[in-house]
Amino acid sequence: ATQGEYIITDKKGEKGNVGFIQLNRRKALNALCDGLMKEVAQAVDTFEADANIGCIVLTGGDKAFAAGADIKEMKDRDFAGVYNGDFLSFWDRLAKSKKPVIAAVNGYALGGGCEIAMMCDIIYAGENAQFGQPEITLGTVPGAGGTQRLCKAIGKSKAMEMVLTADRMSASDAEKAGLVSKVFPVDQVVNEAIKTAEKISSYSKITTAMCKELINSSYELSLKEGLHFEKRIFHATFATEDRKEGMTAFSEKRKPNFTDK
Ligand code: CO8
Repeated sequence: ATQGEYIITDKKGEKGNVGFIQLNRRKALNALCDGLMKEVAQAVDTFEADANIGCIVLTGGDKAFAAGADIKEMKDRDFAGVYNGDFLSFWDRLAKSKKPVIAAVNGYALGGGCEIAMMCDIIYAGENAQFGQPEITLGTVPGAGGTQRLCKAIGKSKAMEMVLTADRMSASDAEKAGLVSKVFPVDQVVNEAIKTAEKISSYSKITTAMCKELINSSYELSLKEGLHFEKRIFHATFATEDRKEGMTAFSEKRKPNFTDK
């Protein structure tokens, strides 16, 4: 494992093909200071450039996935500074990963913490997880997807309620609402995320990237455009070696040997 100032990175799974990022600023409940998010962005760059890595797992600690953007760091900033400097816009790096990212969330996922979980492709939660958008209590608004991705994930009424009241949502309610795909005991959520990441990593990386791009495009496109794009990408898989290998292996009753080409 490699220890940064605010995060730990590692390669996990039997084949070492899962990129692992653990937020590690325990004293501040993983408050997402500038330095921490820069390290996360660098880790995503590194894992994306590593041809062996097929999927990334992002986690925090048992008590907090992340308690939000760093309030102490933000409190004295002014409009001109945050606007001109495009404050925190580089957080997007996580959402822009071509490789799938699984968030394994224990404890608090508040404000920016909930938002970075939602930038991931799959959220697994420990039974103690709590999701919330408490920005309103600070006189600000969610700035990294809490009004957009959250609404798409759980619908208008629940998103409005969370954003306007700052009330937190439990892991089991988050699962019912569709924010989270599965809930596990606290000590198992990271391992379960790694197992799923290993499974994803066993498939062709071209195909996983295509699936991710297609599902994400459903947020942006009309159904007609989305179905058209889907059909075109489906056709495009016929230009890959891995599509041929996958279908040939099925016919020959053997396991496919994907080469990511
Ligand atoms: N920022 C800075 N420090 C924090 C934060 C935070 N978000 N959260 C916790 N800490 C610090 C505390 O100040 C405390 O430090 P110290 O020991 O030096 O006093 C330490 O972490 C432990 O916290 P608590 O003592 O408060 O622990 P509790 O168990 O009593 O409470 C809570 C835990 C409920 C999570 C509480 O800490 C809390 O309410 N935290 C703030 C949650 C919050 O409001 N988050 C939203 C922040 S705003 C935001 O995220 C906007 C995102 C916009 C992104 C835009 C991108 C483009």
